[in-house]
Amino acid sequence: MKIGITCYPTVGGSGILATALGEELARRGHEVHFISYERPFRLPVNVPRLHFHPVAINDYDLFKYPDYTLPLSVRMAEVSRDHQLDVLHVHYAVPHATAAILARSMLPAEQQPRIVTTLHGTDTTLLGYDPGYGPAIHHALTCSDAVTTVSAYLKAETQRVLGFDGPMEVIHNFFEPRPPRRTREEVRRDLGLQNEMVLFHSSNLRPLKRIDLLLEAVARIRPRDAFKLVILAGGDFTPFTGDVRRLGLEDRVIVREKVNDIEDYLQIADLGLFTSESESFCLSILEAMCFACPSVASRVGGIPEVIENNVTGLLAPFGDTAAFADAVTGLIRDPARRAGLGRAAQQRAREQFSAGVIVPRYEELYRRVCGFARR
Ligand code: GMT
Repeated sequence: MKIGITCYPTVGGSGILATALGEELARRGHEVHFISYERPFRLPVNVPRLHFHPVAINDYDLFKYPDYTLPLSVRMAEVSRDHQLDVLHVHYAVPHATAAILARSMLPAEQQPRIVTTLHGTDTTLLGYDPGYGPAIHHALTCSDAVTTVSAYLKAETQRVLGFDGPMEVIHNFFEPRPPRRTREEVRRDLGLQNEMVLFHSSNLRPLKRIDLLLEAVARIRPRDAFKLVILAGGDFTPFTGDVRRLGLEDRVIVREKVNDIEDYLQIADLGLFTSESESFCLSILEAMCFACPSVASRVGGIPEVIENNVTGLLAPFGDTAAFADAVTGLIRDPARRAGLGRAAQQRAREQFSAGVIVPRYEELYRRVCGFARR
C-alpha cells in the first residue's frame, strides 16, 4: 500500500511511535511518505520505500502567528496526488487531522486517500477541553475514516471529554529496540558510574511529567549512595536545577539532553521512575520493559494497561512521594524481585507490545478502510 504519515517530528512519544510505524511498514514492503515541517528525528535515511516531504512555512507580516495547518494540508494533497496515497495516517489530532480532512477535500474523488487518525493523549485530555480546539477535533474525528487510540483509557476519555461516539479502535503502542551502539561498560564509564544502580527516567519534561515529584521522591530514597538517577531529557532541564540543589541531589542526578541512541542508556537502566499526573500510555515505560527494566509509576491514565502491578512493575498513588520512594527503596533492596519483575516486563513487552503484534493491526485497519480484500 501507499501510506502517508504525519506526526510531530520532535522528541515526543507520538512522533517516535509514528516514525517506528513508518519504518516497520516500509520494511514490510509498503511505500511510506512522511509529511511534516521537519524530518522526524528518529527517521533513518536511505531506507528503501521510506520518503520524507517537508512542509515549507512562511512567516507573513500580516499574520501575528505563523500558520501551519494550511501549508500542511496543501502538501498532504500534493503528496497524495503525486504518489497516489491509499491512506493518510495522522498522529496527534491537532492540527494534523484537520489538515488531512482539508487536503482530502482539495482532491477529486478518485485521488482522495482514506484518513486514519490516531489520538495519542493530550489531543484529547488537554486540547479536548479547550473551546478553541474541542469542536475542531470532534469534527476531524467524525470526518476520519478510522480513529484509533493508544489505550482503552484514552478511548474512554475521548468519548467523555469530546462526546465522540463514533467507532474507535484501541491499538496499543509498540517498541522494537535497535542494538545498542556502545557496550554497557562504555556507557556506565561515560556517565561516571561506579557501583551505583541506575534509576532511569526519560521524557520531554513537560509539566504533566511532574519532574518536581520525581525529584522529591528520589530525595527520600536511602541509602543515597546506592543509586544515580539518569534522566534522558527531551526538553530543557534548566528549570529543575533549583530543585536538584534544594533537595541535595547534585551528586545523584545525571542529565543527558536530546539523546538519539536511547538503547545505549536503556541497557544500563535498573529501574524506571515515572511520576506523571496524566499519561495515555507512557511509551518510555515500554522502552524500559524491552530491556527487562521494570518501572515504578503513578497509577494514572493508561499506565495500568502497560504495567501490571506487582507483576511487571509497581504502581503508586499519584502524588504520594513517600509511597513512591518506599516502592523504589524496596526494589533497590531486593534485586531478585526487581529481576523477576524485569523478566516479566520484557516478556509482556514481546507478547503484547512488539512490532510483530501491533503493526499487522494497523495494516489490517488500512486494508479495511480502503476496502481491500484481506491478503
Ligand atoms: O499527548 C501528548 O502529550 C503528546 C504525546 C507525545 O507526543 O509525546 O504523548 C502521548 O503519546 C505517547 C505515544 O502514544 C504516549 O506514550 C504518552 O503517554 C502520551 N502523553 C500523554 O498522554 C500525556
